[in-house]
Amino acid sequence: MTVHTGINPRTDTGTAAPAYASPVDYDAYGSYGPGRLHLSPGWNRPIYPFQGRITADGSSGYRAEPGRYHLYVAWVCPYAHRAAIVRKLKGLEEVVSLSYVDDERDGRGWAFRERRGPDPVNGFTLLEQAYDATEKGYPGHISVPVLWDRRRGRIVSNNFPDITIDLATQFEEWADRSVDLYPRALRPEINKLNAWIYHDVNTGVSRVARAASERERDNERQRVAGMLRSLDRRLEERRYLLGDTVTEADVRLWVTLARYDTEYNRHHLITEHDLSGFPNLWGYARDLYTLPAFAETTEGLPDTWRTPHGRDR
Ligand SMILES: N[C@@H](CCC(=O)N[C@@H](CS)C(=O)NCC(=O)O)C(=O)O
Repeated sequence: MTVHTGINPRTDTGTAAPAYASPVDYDAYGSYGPGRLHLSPGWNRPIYPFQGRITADGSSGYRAEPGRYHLYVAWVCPYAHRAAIVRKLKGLEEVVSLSYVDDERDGRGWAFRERRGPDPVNGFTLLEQAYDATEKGYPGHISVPVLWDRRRGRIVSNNFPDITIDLATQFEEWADRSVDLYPRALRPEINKLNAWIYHDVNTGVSRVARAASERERDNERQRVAGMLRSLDRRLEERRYLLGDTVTEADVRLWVTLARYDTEYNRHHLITEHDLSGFPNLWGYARDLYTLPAFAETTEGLPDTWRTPHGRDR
């Protein structure tokens, strides 16, 4: 299917040199965070202020249309990674465009550099410019993922849970409808599971790393390990978390599993064994990795992720 991508010819035909931010410079700009990142002591979710929703009928002010929206994501960010996976699972590559910010950031926040390419839509050099174009002088998070509306020239949302749900449900006219990541009948269970996974796994691993005392670290460690054990048991009986098909909940969990051995559990900070110590979770994680939507949006997994997983039934 060919659809108009709406990509700005000034920045995408190669006639103009791509615009890039200057290299990361901590001396000049400091590190990203102070004044921007508002993490509460209990690791409650900070407020992500742009929470527009895309709807198939346009009733929200943002109608699902091919070529209208763009995703800014980072390879290194698990929350943004979800949006890239869902876009591909739903076959929306020609419908919603996507580009990557650089992996590193100084006090200026996420930026576009040679390593990951330019901003093909606006030619911004800093993602901050997208925030500023949406709200002049915006003082808060410069976070990814960002869902950008070309038509209105503003951010629709930087609220990661809404972005994947809207990609999964509102673009059906152009999407692969054989993939239903958020089946109506399963929504209550998916929502419940997502909330646990968010608290005990996705942010649980971060709470271990940032614990203020050994006692706190131990509690947080136990919480994550307990949840991984319980998910491992759940997967004894089912191929995916909700049964025979991949859903939103699997995408939520997978991005943390993919980083477990190499990042979160390095030096066995959380559990004594690697992901392979949870046999069902380990098989499940490799099973999902055989799908192009997971494999092609992920970098740096060791070859062991390609070994047979024995779960294709
Ligand atoms: N943690 C967020 C999701 C988004 C997020 O944390 N993105 C990170 C990169 S992984 C980011 O851009 N952080 C900058 C910020 O929030 O100021 C949430 O719980 O809603």
